[in-house]
Amino acid sequence: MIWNNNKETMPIEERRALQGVRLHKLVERVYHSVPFYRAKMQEMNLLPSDINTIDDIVKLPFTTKKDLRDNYPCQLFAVPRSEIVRIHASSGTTGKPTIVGYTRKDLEVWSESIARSLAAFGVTAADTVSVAYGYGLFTGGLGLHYGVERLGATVVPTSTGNTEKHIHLLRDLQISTIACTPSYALHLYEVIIGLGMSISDFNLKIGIFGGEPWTENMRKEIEQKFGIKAYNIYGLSEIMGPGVAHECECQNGTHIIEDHFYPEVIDPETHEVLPDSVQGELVLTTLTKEGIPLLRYCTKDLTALHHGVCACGRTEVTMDRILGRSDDMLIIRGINVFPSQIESVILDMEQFEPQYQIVVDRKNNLDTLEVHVEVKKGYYTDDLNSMMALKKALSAKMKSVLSINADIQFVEPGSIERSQGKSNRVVDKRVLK
Ligand code: DLL
Repeated sequence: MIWNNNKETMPIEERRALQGVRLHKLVERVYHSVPFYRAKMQEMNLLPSDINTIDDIVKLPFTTKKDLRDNYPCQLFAVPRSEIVRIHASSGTTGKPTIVGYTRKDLEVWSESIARSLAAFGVTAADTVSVAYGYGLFTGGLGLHYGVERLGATVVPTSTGNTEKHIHLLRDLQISTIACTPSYALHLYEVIIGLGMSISDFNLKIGIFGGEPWTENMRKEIEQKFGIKAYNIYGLSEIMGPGVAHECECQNGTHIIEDHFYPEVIDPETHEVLPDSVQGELVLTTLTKEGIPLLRYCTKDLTALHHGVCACGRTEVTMDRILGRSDDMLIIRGINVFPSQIESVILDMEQFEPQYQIVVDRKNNLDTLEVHVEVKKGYYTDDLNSMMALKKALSAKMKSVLSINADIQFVEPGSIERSQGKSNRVVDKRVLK
């Protein structure tokens, strides 16, 4: 279903005209109300009157996470504090958290964006949605929450934490839709089976997954286990939260809500804007945001854009699944390795659980890569020869995809730590030395 036909299916040229008008207004706003942007534009000899069409966006400065940190906590806000009605903050694992503020209109745009996403997944007013993203400073819980209400469906604000209670609610309320990280969905499944329940006790139909990278193989795994359709939702707190982009029923690319969030893909080294289909770093401009508008924010997320009309009727640009973040990329013996590549190889083989841990270390000045995987119960045997053969088969597949050898370690089923929110699959011991 399409929630906002006018915006989602508008002719591409008409949307570009709208984006141009919105960009001009945005630049006017930040030039006059955010000293950081005024100074940057003055350095570049730019005036708001130089920005008239969306093509002019390339003249504007980039914004980075460091700029947000340097302006901690609220110096990039473009409105007086009295107009801010909500604050969220990023987890800030490395240093200060990033603070973002929303005006009432920003919250309306956010709810509308989530409602657009939900409609694209086939959620209707008749559905009940369990929101099992964390509630609190993280944008996942509250972001989804108000979008579900906006759509008119029923929201169950489960949050993270009490998995068993959640499972009982899912069953007893016959909840049709669940929103959580893909890794938490896998954990839920294990607990359901562990409690001796069967998926047929439930009425789940739709899963809304995001907040962390996940692969096409992971989608298949989740869809099969739960008997649901699993959809991707993308977003980041600096830009808004979940709902910057979403899949549609075609599951063939993630549509960016580009009347509000204008995307570009750049070469992360040279900052050159890349054409469609070429992979690089996603850069987003918040065309309508009031609280903390950002010009050309460098997300570090790696993807490629594709313009065109989707079979669902939407004319909004799509992006590929996020391969990972440029700062998650491991460089092992000079070779670039993404955790998502490792996940894809493991899940290509039916013998393994979708649980893994990557351990990178340096021994005798040489990087080492260990991959811990859980063998599924039915495939685990005491027969050393067949276990060796399985290890060999996985090693060979890893080598062909990664171009380096990985030391595969089989670990006990259930021994890899399960996550309730964003999973942490990589332990890089090199940085600790
Ligand atoms: O994770 C917002 C969110 C919540 C999105 C719930 C979707 C669902 P942050 O904590 O600021 O916000 O983290 C944003 O998470 O830059 C990506 O690296 C990653 N990410 C988010 N969604 C996806 C996704 C939320 N669908 C960072 N696929 C982003 C891959 C994702 N990575």
